[in-house]
Amino acid sequence: MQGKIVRGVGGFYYVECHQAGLVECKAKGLFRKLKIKPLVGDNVVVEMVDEEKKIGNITEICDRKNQLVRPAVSNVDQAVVIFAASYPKPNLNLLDRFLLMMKVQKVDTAICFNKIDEPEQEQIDSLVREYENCDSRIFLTSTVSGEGVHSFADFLVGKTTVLAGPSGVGKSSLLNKMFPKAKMEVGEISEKIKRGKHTTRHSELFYLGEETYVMDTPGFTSLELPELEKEDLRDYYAEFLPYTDCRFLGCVHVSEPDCEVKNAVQEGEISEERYKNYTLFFEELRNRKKY
Ligand SMILES: Nc1nc2c(ncn2[C@@H]2O[C@H](COP(=O)(O)OP(=O)(O)O)[C@@H](O)[C@H]2O)c(=O)[nH]1
Ligand SMILES: [Mg+2]
Ligand SMILES: [Zn+2]
Repeated sequence: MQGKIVRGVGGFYYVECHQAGLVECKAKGLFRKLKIKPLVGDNVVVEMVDEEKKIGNITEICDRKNQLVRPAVSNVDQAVVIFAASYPKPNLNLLDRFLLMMKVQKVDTAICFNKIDEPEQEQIDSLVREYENCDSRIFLTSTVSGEGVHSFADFLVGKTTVLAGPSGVGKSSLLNKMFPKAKMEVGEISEKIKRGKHTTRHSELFYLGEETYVMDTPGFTSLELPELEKEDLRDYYAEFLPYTDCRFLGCVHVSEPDCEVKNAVQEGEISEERYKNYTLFFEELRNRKKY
């Protein structure tokens, strides 16, 4: 029987096997010898030990398409960061950190601005302008009007997606609207109670049917920059790539003269906010302690 590991706690792995449901598994000694640790997201072969109690053994881990470190999960197809277009006010520095973190790990990214029923159209337009050239698809949704919800759901169906966004932006509401089976709790209070109960949070995939999985990363409020040389940071900004005529070949677009990227920012061709965060990240990488 085949399935996918959705959670791992204290040596037990919970495997979603579609016909059988969730099966509690142990990994056989074989893997320990091979030094392969099963990971949430792994597609595995399960040998049932007790059909009734749904207990089994993992006997094989299928080859991984990829393996992320943060969060620890394998076989990820894409990552989506969700913010509210209105309130809580989108933290674009955090948004850019998330895009960078995923791009460095070679995962396709998308951005969802939810609650588009609330702000003025101008505010939505300005968010779209900031991100339209950054190589991430943009979804605009509202769980109140239903706008954009179907195309966002289409984007997720059949894939494994890492989802991130601060609390209160409507992640649970969106998942419930798109996948009524999801039954995520809406509202901050329940999440706080849950967080109190489980002090250490494990990566967990939610199965939404139709081979669709999402990994929610609750309490997403800060994010360290990935391991990266500051000189390589520019490569992760798709909007910089058309500008290849800076005076200096190795221009990192920070303090060099005759920089095409800086000119483009001044001309309004590159988002000022995106560029500002780029320079902040560049400084942060420069000041990072080397161990
Ligand atoms: N106006 C508006 N409110 C929303 C929308 N989506 C969610 N909300 C509200 O935002 C609050 C937080 O939603 P929740 O789904 O718990 O957010 P989460 O913390 O990201 O999971 C709740 O009061 C929701 O009713 C939306 O599209 N528009
Ligand atoms: Mg939630
Ligand atoms: Zn430059």
